[in-house]
Amino acid sequence: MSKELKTLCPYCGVGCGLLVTPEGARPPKVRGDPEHPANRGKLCPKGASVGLTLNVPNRLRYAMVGDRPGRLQVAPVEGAIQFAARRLENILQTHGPGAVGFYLSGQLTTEAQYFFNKFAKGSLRTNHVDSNSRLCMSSAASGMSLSLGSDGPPVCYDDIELAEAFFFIGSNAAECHPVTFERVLRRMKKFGAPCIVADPRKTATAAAATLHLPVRPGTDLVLLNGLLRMLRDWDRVDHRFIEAHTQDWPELSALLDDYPADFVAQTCGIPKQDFLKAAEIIADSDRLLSFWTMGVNQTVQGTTTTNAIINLHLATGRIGRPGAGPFSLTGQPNAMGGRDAGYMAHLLPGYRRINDPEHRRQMEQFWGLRPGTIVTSPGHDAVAMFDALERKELRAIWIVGSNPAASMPNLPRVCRAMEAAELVIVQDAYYPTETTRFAHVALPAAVNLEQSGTFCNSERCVSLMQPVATPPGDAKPDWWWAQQIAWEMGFYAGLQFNSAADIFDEFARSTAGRPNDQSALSHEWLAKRGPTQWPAPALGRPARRRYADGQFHTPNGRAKFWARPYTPPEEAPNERFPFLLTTGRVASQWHTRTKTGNVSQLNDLSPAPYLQMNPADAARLKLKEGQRVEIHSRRGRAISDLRIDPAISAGVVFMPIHWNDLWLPASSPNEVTTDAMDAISRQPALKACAVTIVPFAVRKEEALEVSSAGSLVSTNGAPGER
Ligand SMILES: Nc1nc2c(c(=O)[nH]1)N[C@H]1C(S)=C(S)[C@@H](COP(=O)(O)OP(=O)(O)OC[C@H]3O[C@@H](n4cnc5c(=O)[nH]c(N)nc54)[C@H](O)[C@@H]3O)O[C@H]1N2
Ligand SMILES: Nc1nc2c(c(=O)[nH]1)N[C@H]1C(S)=C(S)[C@@H](COP(=O)(O)OP(=O)(O)OC[C@H]3O[C@@H](n4cnc5c(=O)[nH]c(N)nc54)[C@H](O)[C@@H]3O)O[C@H]1N2
Ligand code: SF4
Ligand SMILES: [Mo]
Repeated sequence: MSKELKTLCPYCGVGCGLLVTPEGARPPKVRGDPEHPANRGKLCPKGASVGLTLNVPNRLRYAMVGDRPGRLQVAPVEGAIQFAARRLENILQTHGPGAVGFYLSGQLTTEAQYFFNKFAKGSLRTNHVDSNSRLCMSSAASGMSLSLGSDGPPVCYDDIELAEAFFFIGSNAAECHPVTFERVLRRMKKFGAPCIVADPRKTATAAAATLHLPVRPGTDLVLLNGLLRMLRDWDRVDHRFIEAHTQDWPELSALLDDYPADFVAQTCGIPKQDFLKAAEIIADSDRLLSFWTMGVNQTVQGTTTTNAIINLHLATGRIGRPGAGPFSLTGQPNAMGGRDAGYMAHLLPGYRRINDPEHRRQMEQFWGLRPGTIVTSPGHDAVAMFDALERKELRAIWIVGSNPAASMPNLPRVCRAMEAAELVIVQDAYYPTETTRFAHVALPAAVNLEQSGTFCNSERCVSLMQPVATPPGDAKPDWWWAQQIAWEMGFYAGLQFNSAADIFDEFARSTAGRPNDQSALSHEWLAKRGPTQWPAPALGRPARRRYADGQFHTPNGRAKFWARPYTPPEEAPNERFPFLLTTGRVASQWHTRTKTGNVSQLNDLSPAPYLQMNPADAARLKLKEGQRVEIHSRRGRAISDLRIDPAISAGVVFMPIHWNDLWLPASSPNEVTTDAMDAISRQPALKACAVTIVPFAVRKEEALEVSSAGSLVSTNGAPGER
């Protein structure tokens, strides 16, 4: 019998290790790896069922090309490579490298992310390289960089078993980071550690908490400033730490005067006694872990709110110590690896910045490029990239491992942009997706269980995946497709890698001496010694927790307090659009469902999309449970079925993000979401936009799409239907 092989879960940033037994043509057997530090043998239902997503009818098995977008025909590997290369060359000749953009993903291996980034920024000379991390982690990344001098959380998972209290801000970890949340639950039970959850909805996370603060969307900064003010007033801040290791406390302290308890309670829409209770819990818990995710990051003040979370930890000296620290949970399995490899429009590998001449010089030297090769200004971020496509400033977009025609905000505009493109290359493992409708080239990708490579998880832990299944048809690792097309275009220098291990070696060397140093690591090293956290320098000492010595990565070594006032969300509700729509996830689905839509056990748990609304609002609008409704914003219109639920605050409605056009046209919340963004991180504010809700009315052109029974017609859900 075949033996168990070690690989990684392809889903969330917890980064669970898997032990997989190949079963030939049948789905492999999957169990949690008891030796992996992220999960110690545990798995959630998504990870446990990943074997059922490999050899499925909607896998993209062969390359496809076409002269008209979406009208694709199967092509041989060579033909597809030549087709893509000639089209790209044409655009380069006519419009220059600035007309080509890359949209990458936190679900690719570090090796693929590094290769694409080097090819684009070093060989093609375009900095228009961004990723779905822009929609996900970019506010956390810019907040950590501004406060601590470097991206990357300072903590480790083992801090959970050492913590005295937990604070979740805009995170539904019970559904989105389940294996990590289970550790938190165990600590709560065993040690009696209290847990505070700030979320406008009573999620599974909030239901398990000691204290739920149902904050109004976008008001977390007020809550956090208010909490720190209470600590200051009660003299529960760490004056010694502030003095020795930080700067700008006086400015922050002055700002805190504007956040008295009454103002906080009123602005956040929470009872004052609950606010004070939260402040007491935090004051009394020396070892506090604060987790945050999209409820913070996807707001117009995501960076500033991140700064405020870190302010709270700095002012109390709760950082770099066992059981304490600000813990940004990563969304995708390898968003950390992507940032390490510099796959954002403003970054280069090793947390280097494009607008820093010294950093450009270092990478030019490392890559063997002539000085001045790397374009000096940051490229387009995600939203700007699609804007530039619409304006025809960008002519080609190469999309790898993301489904932007479902997941970007303000879809009407994103779809216009992709229609305007001269060339859309989509590299995906599944077909069709909402995005392949716009493709001229679709390239079949091997998924992570079918290749070797590395992922880096939320606690900065790098793990090696081994291939445990054979890719179907012509599917190949993402970096392989990029390398073939680069070679076909005549770009050989610096792009001649023999394997993923080869690429990793170069990537690891590029981080030497940087804050995210992983120069000690290689595939061989990881295979021998197992998952390893960075910093893991070839010279110097590794660290489980960063900043234990109170030295930060800022120019003067001190962490910085940021004093920034609250500004109300960009789109406040008004008479015409009286509700705030927020969006997010459910436990059993993954994003646009290309994978989880295949697994009947998962579909049984959450079979269809919905709009969640408070009973008082539904009664006022005379809407009934299950009734189909339209959600209108200034940008467009979405449709869904109503779910009346006291777990959501009045005035706020919620839609899960998983069901999109392939399910039913206009079923995505992104038909209406705003592309307004955080001015610093340029992350879109996907968590709040003003909408109005009305009963559904069939329009003529849609009559055919809606079944007579009135239920949502599934084109990508019911197992076996595709
Ligand atoms: N099951 C599952 N797990 C996943 C994923 C998935 O698709 N499915 N995706 C992964 C990825 S990429 C990501 S980024 C993470 C996301 O993980 P989370 O951020 O935990 O998930 P979300 O549901 O997007 O949002 C979290 C919560 O933010 C709340 N919220 C909305 N607005 C506000 C606000 O203004 N303030 C506060 N305090 N809360 C607010 C929402 O009600 C929601 O419950 O999950 C990862 N894990
Ligand atoms: N309204 C709203 N919108 C959101 C969010 C929200 O909370 N609200 N969250 C945002 C966030 S945080 C995120 S991370 C994004 C996620 O948005 P997307 O990145 O668009 O989501 P996925 O469905 O995971 O898309 C991944 C695509 O890559 C394919 N794929 C899977 N594995 C591989 C592989 O190994 N190689 C290749 N080439 N392809 C592969 C999948 O089939 C799928 O088509 O959505 C964002 N959009
Ligand atoms: S918690 Fe995340 S990484 Fe772990 S099995 Fe579940 S989806 Fe996979
Ligand atoms: Mo994400």
